[in-house]
Amino acid sequence: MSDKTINVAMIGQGFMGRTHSNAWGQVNRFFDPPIKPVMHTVFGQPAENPEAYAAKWGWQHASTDWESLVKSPEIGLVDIVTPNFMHAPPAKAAIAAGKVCTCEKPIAGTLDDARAMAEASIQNNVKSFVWFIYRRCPAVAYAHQMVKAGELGDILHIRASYLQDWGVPETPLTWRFIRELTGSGAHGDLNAHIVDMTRFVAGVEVDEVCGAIEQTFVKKRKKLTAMVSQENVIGGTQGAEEYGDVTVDDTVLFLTKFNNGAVGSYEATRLGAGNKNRNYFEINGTKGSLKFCFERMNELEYYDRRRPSGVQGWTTILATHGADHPYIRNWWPDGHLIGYEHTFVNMAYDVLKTIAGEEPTIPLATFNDAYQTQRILEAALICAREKRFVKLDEVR
Ligand code: SOE
Repeated sequence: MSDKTINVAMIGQGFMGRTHSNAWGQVNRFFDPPIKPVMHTVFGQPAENPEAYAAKWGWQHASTDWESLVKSPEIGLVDIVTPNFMHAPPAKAAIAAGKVCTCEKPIAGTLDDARAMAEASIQNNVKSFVWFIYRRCPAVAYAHQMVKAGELGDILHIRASYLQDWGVPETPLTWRFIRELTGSGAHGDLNAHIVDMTRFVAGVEVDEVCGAIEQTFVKKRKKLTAMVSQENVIGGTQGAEEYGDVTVDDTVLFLTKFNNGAVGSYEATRLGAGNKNRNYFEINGTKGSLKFCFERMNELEYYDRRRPSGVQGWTTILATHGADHPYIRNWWPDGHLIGYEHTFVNMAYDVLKTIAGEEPTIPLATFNDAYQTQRILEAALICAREKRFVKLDEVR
């Protein structure tokens, strides 16, 4: 049992602030990390009442001054959960101060910011990670291990979609619809996840984007009339009469070729009526296939072409067996299932193991890894806007 600790400062609040606060608070209970996180300080704007947030979510202190906080000698790890435009400034400051830095996805709203964050981490030799937490669904982590063990053979097809439906016209003009604050819409928010997840599971890299569509269905939205929890304002605000322009996509679809000759298709939308958080992939190889859908996150569908032809069929693997499926032994007995919030705790454990010089349960997405994902997202936007194929080599 280690007694080493690291003081954590969280920059931001909101929806991701809740998942990260829960993760830093729970990881010592369900895992035995070699370094234990101390929930030291949470930063929030004065209007967000960070003192109350700190008291509710178990942070020892609150701050309205992130620039001093990230440089404080008391802080060892800076965790960024602010909107995308506010990822790079605290990340670069934290890295310059030698702090371990973790950041919500996408790594940044723009490729320039993503590159700067990755370069800063490499040049300062500072550990940095992005919370691509779907890798840490046990079913997805196990899929990664199966592909790595050769169970699918050579990868031929990657088919992924991430469909949500909260982007209805009644949803007001939150930061997620404003280019200066978010970079892109469903593309950076949702395609980022499925690009990272499929690169991680399939172990192949995009070589070229060969077709893309970028579309905004809802061109104007009601402006927010008061500081409300922007994450939770679904269905509109009462009395807001002024409208503002939406300056990002509601959906982006694109086609890819991979460095091993495989081909892929990606689709993200916020207007897929009936799909609440349908983060889905299917990967076809020469020996079989895997399918995953987050709305049934404890299950992994497997098709093995090596079975006798008379009994070939899709097998539903319930990825809750502690001896086989990553992280489960730290949670519950077989079949008791885990949820969205557990993946963040799994990630906090792997970050702490890595800081201590141990191997993570499965690979973590570093800032540089997340920058590669951002390059693919950028290539898709160039392809859609210039109506041409785009080689990844030309996107830096
Ligand atoms: C979008 O609504 C969102 O909150 C994403 O930003 C998260 O990354 C995803 O995990 C859930 O949906």
